[in-house]
Amino acid sequence: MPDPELQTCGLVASWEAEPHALVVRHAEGLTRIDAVARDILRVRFSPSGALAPQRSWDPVAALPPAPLRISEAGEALRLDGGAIQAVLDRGTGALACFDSRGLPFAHDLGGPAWRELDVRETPFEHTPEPELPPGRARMGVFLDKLIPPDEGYFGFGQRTVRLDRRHSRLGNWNLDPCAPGVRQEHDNRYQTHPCFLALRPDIAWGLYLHSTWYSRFDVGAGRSQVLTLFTLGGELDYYLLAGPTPAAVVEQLTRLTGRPALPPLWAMGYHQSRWSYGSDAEVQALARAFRERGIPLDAIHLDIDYMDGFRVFTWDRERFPDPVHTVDQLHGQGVRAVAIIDPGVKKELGDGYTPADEGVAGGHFIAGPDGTLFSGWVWPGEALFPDFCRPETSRWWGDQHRGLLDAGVDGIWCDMNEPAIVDRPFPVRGVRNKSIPLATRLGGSAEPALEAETHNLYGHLMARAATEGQARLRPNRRPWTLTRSGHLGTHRWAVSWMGDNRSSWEDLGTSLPQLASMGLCGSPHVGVDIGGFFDNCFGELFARWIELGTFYPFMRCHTALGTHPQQPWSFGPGIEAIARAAIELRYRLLPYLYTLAHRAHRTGEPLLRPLLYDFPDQTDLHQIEDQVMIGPCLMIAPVCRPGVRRRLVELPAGSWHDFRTGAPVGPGPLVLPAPLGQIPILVRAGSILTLGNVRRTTAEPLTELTLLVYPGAAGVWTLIEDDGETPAHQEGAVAETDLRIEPTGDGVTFTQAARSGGFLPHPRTLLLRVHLEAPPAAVRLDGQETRGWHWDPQQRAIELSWADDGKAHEVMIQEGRPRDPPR
Ligand code: MIG
Repeated sequence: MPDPELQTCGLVASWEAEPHALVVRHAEGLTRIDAVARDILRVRFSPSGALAPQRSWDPVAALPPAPLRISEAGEALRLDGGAIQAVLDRGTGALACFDSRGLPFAHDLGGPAWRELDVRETPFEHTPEPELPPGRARMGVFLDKLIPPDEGYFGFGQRTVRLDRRHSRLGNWNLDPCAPGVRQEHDNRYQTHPCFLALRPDIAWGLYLHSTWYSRFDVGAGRSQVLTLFTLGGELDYYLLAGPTPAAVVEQLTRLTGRPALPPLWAMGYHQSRWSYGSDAEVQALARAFRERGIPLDAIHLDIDYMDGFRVFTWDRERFPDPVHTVDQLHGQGVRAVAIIDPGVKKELGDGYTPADEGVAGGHFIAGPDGTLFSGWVWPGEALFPDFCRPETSRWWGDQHRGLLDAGVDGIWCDMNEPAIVDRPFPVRGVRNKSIPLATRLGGSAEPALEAETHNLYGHLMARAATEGQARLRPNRRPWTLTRSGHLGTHRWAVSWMGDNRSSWEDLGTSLPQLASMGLCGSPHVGVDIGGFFDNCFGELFARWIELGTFYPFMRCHTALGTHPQQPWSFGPGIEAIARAAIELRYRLLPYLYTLAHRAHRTGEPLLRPLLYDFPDQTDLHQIEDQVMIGPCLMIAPVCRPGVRRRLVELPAGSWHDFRTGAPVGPGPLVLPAPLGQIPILVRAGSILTLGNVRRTTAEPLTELTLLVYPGAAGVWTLIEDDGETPAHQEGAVAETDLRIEPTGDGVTFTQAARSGGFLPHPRTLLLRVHLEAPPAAVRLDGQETRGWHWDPQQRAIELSWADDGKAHEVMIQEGRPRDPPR
């Protein structure tokens, strides 16, 4: 339905070319298009003609601009950025893009349009907000783009259900969907990633709606062929990413927003949490139980009950009489400690609670226009909230972590940072969510801004402050921050989990598209609470969840106050055995997963991703969301329903092996057995999987490195390693080993290049396992025939081992004749 109140930009009145930009004046308003890179355009439109200044908290990093060639072509202006072309219609102001092969994408159906919005048209009608703040804050800008019939829309960050979000509306406003009285509008949750990846046969492209104000995508929900971009804030500002593959789009997005941080190695191990392991005795008993049962563990999380009356940056000295001792004891077992911190600081003034007194004295807390402190209720009672838009406040907040770090705490868990606030103490009847009024001024006098503009950055900036604090206070260690709220770009500082889920089959299933979507937005280090947060988990669900959890980039078990325990052994010996095997497999996979973390750090490549990422040409796989890739080599097909003991598995083109048996499988689709504890795990032919020995913690050395080779196709893999602990990787203390397999006429050749780079791994044995149809006729190691190999008839693989000396080696295998028909 055309909106009669909408104003449109009208004819192009004049234009001007700059070396890297085109500036267009319309009958009303101004468009500016910048070539921020050869393959990225930034498009801005302002009805008033004035463009908003760059913010210091802008998630986009400055890039050296690319030249933009502009020419007139009849009724249009032609723009050429190198790997992206565009045509601007001088009659309507509509823009159309083309990739380097001339394939069209992101075609506007008209020029941008705008009008003032009433609060009743926004999600804020459900808050006590009487009206939108005057000025830019209530000015909504709209743009319609064409949805081609065969295009799917992916990404959009943290959502529930469905990978492809075509035919839906998606809001961008951070909130705690579980808070009392909150109405989740258009599937927005704790985090906002106002970006997507569009994919149709032959082309992938991306779009980042560069707005921190309330914004919304209508992806063919209102009109099936129309994609509407909408934002408040009085300016349309978006980046177009030219692809042409999903991997290229994610690379382009993370080139803009920064590459994901490299976590320390321990953080990729298994984490155990609950609300709360609430005393020193309980925490030590937990760590001991893991060790006694021989279950690997790298971190225990301390939820809010370690604090004194929920005052952030304090300890309850009755339950934790000696925090240094608590953490020391854990470290002695190779277990790290992670402590939760909420943004709400108890409003306890003049009583010796330094964070509150100092915060008030330093002007660090959010205040109304008359200087009255904004307050709301959270765990500690009435609380004050830091204004992270002020750089001095972020620094001050970061410094508050000193006590925790001095106690030896290894990581910081930022919770409730949407922020989640209520209007009266939790137990009081009628408790409702309370938000910071949209007209509240933040950023101090240096860079004043409204809550309406910066709300979506609250968690992002809190996580950043925690990370930068750790880096400042403990520069020789890699910081590690886990955050609930966030924004596109938070991946530069923090890992995130998806907030409060339920112990339900539905939430187990949802975790796959949810985490895969995060990965497409450049946020690769993600996980959900294994076993589910609310409600009581039970054996079968726990088994299914932890066997999938092996593959979550961030693997943590967590559950709510008062629920059934969710330790690996809480559901009896049968489930414990499954959980142990799942966690052990995680530890075996660490060299592979950690290499993936390095790859993510370099290019944004997600660890967990939908099939469309690796197989964009296979359109029949685009919608598959119950099967995912873990890096380019592994594909998993979990079971997310009760009682089901087999799985229909789609097999992308190429040959595949069963990870457990080593046997070739396919062609697909096929139905594979999936008994409890054994979801299908498939390996792509041509893979070289690097597996470590099972360790009880990553504090133990890697002493055996298995190279699992799946011939059937040529393949290369670079194993990437470092000390796992310090920032020395930034200065080149990284070891890389190039591995290669090449099918030959009568067998296969494996080569390992000499290790390069400035990190020296712990001494270890290399164990090469090559899957073959039959025992080999001959094997040569570095040119010499050797008999020092072993044939594993069960797995149909040869095994050969040597001490890893970091030098180049070559193994040539001449295959024998199959003695029995291949399986
Ligand atoms: O109001 O700290 O999502 O993981 O255990 C609940 C207690 C506050 C919410 C987090 C959850 C955490 C819980 N927190």
